[in-house]
Amino acid sequence: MQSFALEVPTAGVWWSLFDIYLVLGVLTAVVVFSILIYNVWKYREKNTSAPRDNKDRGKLGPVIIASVTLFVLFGLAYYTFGAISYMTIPPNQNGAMQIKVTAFQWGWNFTYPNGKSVLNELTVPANTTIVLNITSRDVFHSFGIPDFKVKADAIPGRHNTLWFLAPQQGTFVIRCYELCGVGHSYMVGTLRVLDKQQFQQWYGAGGS
Ligand SMILES: [Cu+2]
Repeated sequence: MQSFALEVPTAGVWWSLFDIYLVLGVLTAVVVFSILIYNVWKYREKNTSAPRDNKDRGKLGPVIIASVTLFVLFGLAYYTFGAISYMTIPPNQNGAMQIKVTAFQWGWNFTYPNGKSVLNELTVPANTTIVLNITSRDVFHSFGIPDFKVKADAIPGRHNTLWFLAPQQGTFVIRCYELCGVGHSYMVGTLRVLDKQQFQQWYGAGGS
């Protein structure tokens, strides 16, 4: 799963971002707990009446901590916004296939450039940038493909775009991520990735 995920461009970026935050989170926990345990041990109650060591420790420590924190936060912000713009702007727009997605209570309608229209099953060619133009015909929905780590709101009167590329054939789940009524949990679609030849056969065939 993980190796497949890294072959998917959008999921690869998502996972690298996840890994950075995971490593930094664990690192922060290790540092914080080390300092905590060290201080608990160092300042434990002793049977002496000697005054506590309360010396001024200087200002270098806080300056270093603030500098490292700033550096890490700016690095994360830079990397995170980079990832967001990568997910937002489809690369290779010219060779991309544009498909319209219309959400409704409760399902998805996919309309292809040749007018072909399919319910709940999105069929795409492998190794091709797919750009989805997403809207809704009734209430708010949200279109997402969890394996590809892509998601966009489906809002009536608005068009949101989303792109993805599947490196190989396979079948994946499409879900609605916005509570949209009693049928919300059944608002599941299928993404079918075919190789380019198979896709052309299917695409030219007219029906589904
Ligand atoms: Cu929905």
